Amino acid sequence: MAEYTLYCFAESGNSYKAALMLALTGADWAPEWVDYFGGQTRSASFRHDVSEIGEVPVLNHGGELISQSGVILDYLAERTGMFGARNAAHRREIWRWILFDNHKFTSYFATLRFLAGLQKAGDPAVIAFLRQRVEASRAIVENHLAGQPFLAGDEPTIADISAVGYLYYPEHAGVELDATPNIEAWTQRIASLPGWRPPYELMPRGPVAGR
Ligand SMILES: N[C@@H](CCC(=O)N[C@@H](CS)C(=O)NCC(=O)O)C(=O)O
Repeated sequence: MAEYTLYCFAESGNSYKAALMLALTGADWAPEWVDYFGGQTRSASFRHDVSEIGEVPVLNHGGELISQSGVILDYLAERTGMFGARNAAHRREIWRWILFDNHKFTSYFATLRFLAGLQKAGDPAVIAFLRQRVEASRAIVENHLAGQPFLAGDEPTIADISAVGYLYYPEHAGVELDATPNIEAWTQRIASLPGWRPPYELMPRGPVAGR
């Protein structure tokens, strides 16, 4: 049995953040597929046995269940000594970007991708609302990356692993966004780290109607 088990599904960019960290740190881990599209995260048993919040990713390490991707990343950074903070100020800088990512950079994009890229549906006014917020949060990251290679400085950290989580999915095709060359170059820098693999190679994909 692997040391870590990650409750996840491949389409979940939030799960990918944890899976990517496990891959980049060379951890001994195995995915446990969660049937999100079949309603498993909303089931009473998942909420009782895995996470009362009803979301993936959830990391099982020796029976301890850890949820929220940022907390999982922080836990793994602490355990492995990789992609974490050098000092207290660096830690604050890392957390500033993880929180911005969770609130805006990931969440607006994930919702837009779900509607436009995966469900291929959605009220045009809702799509326009989300697109405007996606562009605004991407512009902030694009400007920040003009001055440095990674979000919290010269080296990759869990802030990058968090924020990059949704940027390697082919479903982008449904969502036309402004050109962001600094974000592009940053995703390439992360993709060239030893151990990097794309989401659909790290996590299982279940049956989805229409695919
Ligand atoms: N802030 C959370 C977000 C997790 C999240 O939104 N997970 C989605 C999949 S990407 C989920 O499990 N949703 C379950 C549901 O809405 O029922 C994290 O970073 O872990």
